[in-house]
Amino acid sequence: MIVVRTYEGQRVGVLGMGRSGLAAAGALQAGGAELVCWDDSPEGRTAGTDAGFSVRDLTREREWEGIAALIVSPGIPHLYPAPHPVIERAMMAGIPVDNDIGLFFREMAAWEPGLDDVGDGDPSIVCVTGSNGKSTTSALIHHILNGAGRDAQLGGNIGVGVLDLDYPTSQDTIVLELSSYQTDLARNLAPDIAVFLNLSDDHLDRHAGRGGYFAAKSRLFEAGAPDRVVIGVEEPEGRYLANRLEGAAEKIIRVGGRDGWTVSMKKSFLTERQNGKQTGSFDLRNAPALRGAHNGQNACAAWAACRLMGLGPKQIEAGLVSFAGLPHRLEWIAEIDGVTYVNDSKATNADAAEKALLSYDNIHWIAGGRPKEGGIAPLLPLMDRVKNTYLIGEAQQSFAAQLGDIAHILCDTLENAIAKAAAAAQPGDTILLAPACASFDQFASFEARGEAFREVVTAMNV
Ligand code: UMA
Ligand code: ADP
Repeated sequence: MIVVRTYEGQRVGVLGMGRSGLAAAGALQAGGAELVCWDDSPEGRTAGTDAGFSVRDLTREREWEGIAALIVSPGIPHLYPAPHPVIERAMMAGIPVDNDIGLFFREMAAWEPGLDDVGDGDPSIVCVTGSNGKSTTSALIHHILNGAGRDAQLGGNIGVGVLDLDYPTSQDTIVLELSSYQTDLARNLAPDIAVFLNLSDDHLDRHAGRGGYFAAKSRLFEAGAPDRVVIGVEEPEGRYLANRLEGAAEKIIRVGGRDGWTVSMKKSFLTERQNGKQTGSFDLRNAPALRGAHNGQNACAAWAACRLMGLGPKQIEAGLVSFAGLPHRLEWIAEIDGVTYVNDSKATNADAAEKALLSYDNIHWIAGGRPKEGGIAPLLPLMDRVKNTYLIGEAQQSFAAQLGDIAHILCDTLENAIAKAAAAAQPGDTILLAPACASFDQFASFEARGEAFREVVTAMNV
């Protein structure tokens, strides 16, 4: 745990008792803060009480006496579509609102070596943001660093609350995956290296549209002022951001760019160039867990970040080859009677599902859940790769309407969809769960949905 000492002796509100809230409360309490914790759900309140925190109703005026700051969880809206009433109250009262990421950087600004820390300098902090590929890229950077003998820790949006990490030594590199919710609200941001992968529509309700979403991500670069940056320049936003950072950051590597220092994909080859001169090249067909053009982008970004940390091409190549991939991202589950089963439950929006569809042919596509704005309209041009679509969850009627005459079957549940797809699939086909939807209509999380897929398929395979 990273103990947060900067609120010692002060009263701090913590809103949300999920992964980030519990970690933040633990870190603050260990650092001597007096806590007032709250969660709107009874389960969250029980989690807080069970963890030994004082849970009190922050919607009531009397609990606010002397509160110095309010720490909120990323899933709780502070502005759009409407501010949570507790956050609204803090803002009305002029009480600073922050999150665990802000606390982390605040603490790192006061970082001191432990007694047995013999290194010089201070820990390096690498932050990765973007719409898709954050987890893969963060985990890949972490994996490459560890393989190269560096001490690295991985946390943030990837599932380990940042304050649950170990207090870093001077030799440590902390790799943080950051969502727009996290960068939007953090009062302190100070990455040494920051990576912007890409931008596509997601979470638009929380940011009042694409401009707000991009602005939230840009804070990592504008407020964070890293001196080394990696920017994916496939979209205008990336090109704009890289341009803004010209002269402000010491080193810029453009992923997918042509000028300056670049790392780009051509066919299966990743190539690094510095002012036109090739300085590294690697055939990604040697990296089995990095299948698909989208993973090419992730590999390029991880390569670039590691180069900015002083690693040589050979060290990075070794990490790309040995990377095992992450669960629920184009995860190979089984081959049964010549049919491949792939779990891409993490494809929670159309853009991510598009990448999954582009990675296979002869697909039996399982899609649906709680739909996002626009549904699957952008995916219709890819339907020649898909033999049939098996629709589940809340989205099934609206997706069926979008598919129109294109083959599809309403299946309601994931289990039913797998059974129907398995019955229809021929050897050489792929059954792909890439829902293009959130999971919350039928599952607790995208992880639970992916586990359910794995369980059903594994049971078929015995
Ligand atoms: N809650 C309220 N009131 C509300 C909404 C929620 O009290 O109005 C409470 C819930 O009852 C629950 C708690 O808040 O007890 C949940 O908080 P949370 O939704 O912020 O989730 P955490 O468990 O703290 O997990 C968060 C991230 N979740 C979100 O951003 C939604 C996790 O990212 C992250 O791994 C974790 O912190 C540790 O840093 C997950 C995610 O889905 C993977 N991220 C989104 C994405 O990737 O698209 C951004
Ligand atoms: P994030 O953490 O940003 O959600 P992940 O690495 O978990 O990203 O990947 C989520 C899904 O997005 C994957 O299942 C894959 O289908 C898709 N994806 C991964 N990398 C990219 C990328 N660079 N561009 C577009 N889509 C991607």
